[in-house]
Amino acid sequence: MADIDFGSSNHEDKPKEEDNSIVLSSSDVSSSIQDERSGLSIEEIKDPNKIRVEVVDKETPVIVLFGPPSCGKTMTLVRLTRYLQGKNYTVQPITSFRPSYDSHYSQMCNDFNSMINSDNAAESKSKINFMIFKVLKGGKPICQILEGPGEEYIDPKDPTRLFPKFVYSIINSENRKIWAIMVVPDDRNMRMDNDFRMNYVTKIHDLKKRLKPTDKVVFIFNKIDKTELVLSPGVINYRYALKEVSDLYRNVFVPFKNNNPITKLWKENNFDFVGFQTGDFPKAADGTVTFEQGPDEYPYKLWEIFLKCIRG
Ligand SMILES: Nc1nc2c(ncn2[C@@H]2O[C@H](COP(=O)(O)OP(=O)(O)OP(=O)(O)O)[C@@H](O)[C@H]2O)c(=O)[nH]1
Ligand SMILES: [Mg+2]
Repeated sequence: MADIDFGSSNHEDKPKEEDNSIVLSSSDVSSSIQDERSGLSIEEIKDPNKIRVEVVDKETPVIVLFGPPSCGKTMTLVRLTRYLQGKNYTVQPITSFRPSYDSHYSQMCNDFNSMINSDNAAESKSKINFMIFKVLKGGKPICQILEGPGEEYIDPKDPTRLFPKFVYSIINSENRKIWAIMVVPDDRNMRMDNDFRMNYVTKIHDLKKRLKPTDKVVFIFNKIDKTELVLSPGVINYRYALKEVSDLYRNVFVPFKNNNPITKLWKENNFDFVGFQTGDFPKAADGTVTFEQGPDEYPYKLWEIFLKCIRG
C-alpha cells in the first residue's frame, strides 16, 4: 500500500486550456465536500498525506499515462477505451485502488461507462481523474492503466518540485511498467513555454534514471492534428515528428539512446514513439465543448505498441 504525499502542489491554480478550462478556485474548495474535477476529496487536497492508493494486482503490467496538465491523458484513456470496447476487450475501473476513498471514487467507477461514451468533453475530463483500470480479454487481464492528475507529474506552479510520494511508490512497485510519456506540439493555450518544457525534460530524465530494465517507454505525441505532420488519418511523417519533439523538448531523447553495440544497429533508441489524436473538440452553440473521436488508426497503432511492450 502506498501513501501519497502531494507535497506543496497547489491544486487551486491548475492552469487549463483557454476554451474549456476547468479551474479549481478557493471558493469551490470551501463549498464542496469533494471536488469531482480533481478526483480528490477536500481533505486530501488540504492534507495530501491522507491519500492512500493500492495496486492490488502486482502481476499485470501497468501502463502509466505520464504528462503535464492538459496534454490529453484523460482523453487518451477515453479514446483507447472506446476502441478496445469495440474490439471485445473489457475496460473496468479497479475499485480497490482507493481503499480509504469510498463514495467519490465509487461514484467515479460507477459513472465510468457513461463518461467514456459522453460526447461532452468536459464531462469525461472532469469525472475521470486519478483512477486505475484493468483491460481484460475473455476474462484474462492484459494490462492496467493508471490515469492521474498532470500536476502531480509536473506542476506548472512549481515545475522543479520533486515527484510526490505516490509516483515513487509506483516507480518502485513490483509490476512491470510501461511509461506512456506524453508530449504535445507547441500550444499557447497550454501556457507551456520553453522553460516549462525544459523542466518537463528534467522530470523525464529523472524518471528514466529510476526505471527498471524490464520497464518500457512509449513517447505519445498527442494532438498531432495540430501539426503539419499528418499525411492521412493515422499516417504521419515520423522522421519530422521525432525532430519536432526533440526541438521542442531539447535533449529529451538523449538518455534513451541505445548504446548496445549490436542492437543499436537496427534500434537507435530504447523507446517507441507514436503520433496520436484523441479527437476533435468543437464548441456547441451553447458553449459546451463537445468531443468527436478521431480516426481509429490512432488507437489501433497505440494499442499495437502497448501490446508489444506488454509482451516484453
Ligand atoms: N486538438 C486536440 N486537442 C486535444 C486532443 N486531446 C486532448 N485535447 C485537448 O486537451 C484538453 C485536455 O485534455 P485532457 O485529456 O483533459 O488532459 P489531461 O492530460 O488529462 O489533463 P489533467 O487531467 O489536467 O492532467 C482537452 O479538453 C482538449 O481540448 C487531441 O488529440 N487533439
Ligand atoms: Mg486528466
